[in-house]
Amino acid sequence: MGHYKSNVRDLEFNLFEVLGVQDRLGKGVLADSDEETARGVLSELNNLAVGPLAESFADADRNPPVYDPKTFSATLPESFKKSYQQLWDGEWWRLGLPNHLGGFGLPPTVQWAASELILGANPALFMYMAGPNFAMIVDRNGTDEQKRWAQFMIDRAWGATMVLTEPDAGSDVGAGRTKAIRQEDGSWHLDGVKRFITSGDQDMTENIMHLVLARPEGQGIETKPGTKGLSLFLVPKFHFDPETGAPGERNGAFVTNVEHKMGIKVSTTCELTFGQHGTPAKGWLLGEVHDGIAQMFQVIEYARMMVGTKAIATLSTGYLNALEYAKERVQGADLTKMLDKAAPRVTITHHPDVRRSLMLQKAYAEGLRAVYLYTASFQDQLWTGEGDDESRNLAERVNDLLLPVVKGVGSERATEQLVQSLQTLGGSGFLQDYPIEQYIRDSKIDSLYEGTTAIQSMDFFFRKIVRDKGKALTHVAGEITAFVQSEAGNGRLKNERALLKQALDDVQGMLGALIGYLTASQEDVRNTYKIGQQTVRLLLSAGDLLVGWQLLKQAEIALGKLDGTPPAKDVAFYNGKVAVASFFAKNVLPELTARRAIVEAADNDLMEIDEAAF
Ligand code: ST9
Ligand code: FAD
Repeated sequence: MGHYKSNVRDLEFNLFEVLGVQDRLGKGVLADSDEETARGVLSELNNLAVGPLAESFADADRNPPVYDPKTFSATLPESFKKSYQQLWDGEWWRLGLPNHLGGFGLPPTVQWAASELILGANPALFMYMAGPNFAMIVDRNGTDEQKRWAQFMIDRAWGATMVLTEPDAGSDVGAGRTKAIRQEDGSWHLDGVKRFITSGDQDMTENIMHLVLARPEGQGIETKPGTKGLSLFLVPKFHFDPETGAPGERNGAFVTNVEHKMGIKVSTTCELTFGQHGTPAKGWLLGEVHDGIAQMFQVIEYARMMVGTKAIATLSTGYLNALEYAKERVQGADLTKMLDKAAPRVTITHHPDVRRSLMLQKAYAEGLRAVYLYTASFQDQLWTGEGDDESRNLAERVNDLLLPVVKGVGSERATEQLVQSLQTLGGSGFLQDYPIEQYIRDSKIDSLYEGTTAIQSMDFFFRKIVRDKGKALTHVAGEITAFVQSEAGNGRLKNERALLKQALDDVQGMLGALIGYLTASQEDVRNTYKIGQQTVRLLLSAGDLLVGWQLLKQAEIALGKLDGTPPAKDVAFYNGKVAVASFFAKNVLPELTARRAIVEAADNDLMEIDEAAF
């Protein structure tokens, strides 16, 4: 067996028993799919994921890409290339595409559920498959000619990158200085150095399309500072025949270094230099409009969802590996027999602390899965276009609100809980004989790239709540309130619903305090620092609230099933749903009350401390 332990049963539970995705299928743009198609996709992709995709996971970590500075090129390990070829040949890149570009006609919920399987088995494979997805954005924003290029990107299986970061422009993308100079033929010459570019080079595709943010001449950092002075350029690795897409001369965008990293080593992280090696780096302005940051955010939104799902996928397989080990590892006697030195030895699943840790891992793995699929259910409405303008507008806002939770909370809790998965294996967890140490190394990046957790938390508060005037938040809070006030569980989840109500009050209390500091900042701007100290706490608390709510919603459905006559194989699954929801409500949600007290009592002492005292 390979390293990857998927959880298709839970994916199907979310899609068909909780979200009722099947009701959307068979209509409009989803006319050609039904529940059976969706289940078939998950089952077929799962076979590929646990087998051929997972197969190169460890080998590609131990034998990472090799960079040749003479040719500016990176060579990937053969085992990984074999996995990639199988993924590509299975045409799984069609998953995320709309019908007119050759998509499978499945909604985002099913797309993301399926993506979890690739991201859990071997996440770098997914990232190298960015070509068709980025082509979709080129197609959406591009000129007629660029729409043809988008089709080349798909038909000819090109790679693609998103190119924002520079040595002095990380979180602060608007500090980027890479220049673009207009040429007589309508193209642009780029000049500058970008760093940390994922998939910047590889030897698996005939071409790579770089989507690059640069500052057009006349919009220098002095005249138009910040992100609004950036435009988005399409810069191919090789020039190509405009009729056929066949690659020709080398363009002047060269990978000048590949980083040595802690994890996700097979995913190349490249320094990309434009126009500094004797060949001009020619680019074309996307859509011929200077709207770079907004266009790039279409890519970023997709990538943030991907990073959150990747983290959650890894946590899930980490938990399931830990669970399998714990069920077999015999160590020590039952705690109630601790004084009896001759007592029978038991598997470690008998120890209260191991149970506590496993149940917490399960709670975050399954609760966060529910959160990302709940988020995707709003993307479903945008995908199908159903409903009136008002409801589509709300769906967009709610999706925007939840993205920093999926990305920020997903990545933070995944890395935190994966450390617990390793702990479950004791010293064995530290060995490379088991996959968990690699899971930890490979998933740590998720809280860093695509905007660090601090950036996610500020996006959540300032943009997704304050600037939205709380519209999306009110919708979600309304759904939680309706659940709290319902008879969910028919009396059996009463205590848990009360704990959820308290958690909702606590998060609202935190928000109230932060809004108070924001109002006070009009009098004394230093009150903004109080907000800055607390936004990560708010984001993580909102995440816990959502996890707690989703788990309880699932428990309600599970109790309903148990009241009937579920198939014998499902009884333990449903019992697990009730147990994990109750555990999380009793063991985690009460912590929010203390966190609220901290937010309400915030002061600026921290900001007064002299740097030398740190
Ligand atoms: C990176 C890549 O890290 C990591 C891995 C990539 C892997 C690629 C592969 C992808 C997978 C594909 C696979 C497909 C496989 C297919 C399989 C099938 C399914 N939402 O607040 P302001 C915009 S890349 C939307 O003033 P500042 C908006 O236009 C590097 N838009 O910001 C706004 O204008 P307005 C990632 C937003 O102070 C404008 O920006 N780096 C949002 O100027 C200005 O907004 C980062 O993520 C939003 N949430 O700049 C940087 N926010 O207000 C992180 C802003 O008029 N830093 N806009 O609407 C930030 O995000 C900063 O907050 C900042 C600040 C740069 C935005
Ligand atoms: P900094 O911005 O210097 O941040 C350092 C610390 O300060 C962080 O903890 C951060 O949270 C904090 N901080 C910074 N500003 C603020 C603030 N205003 N308020 C509060 N805290 C703040 N980029 C691309 O363009 N394309 C890619 O494909 C890509 N892939 C990557 C792959 C890898 C493996 C890595 C490591 C990075 C990749 N990146 C990519 C870059 C990545 O998006 C950045 O590393 C990330 O945005 C953070 O920028 P930075 O590293 O410069 O950190």
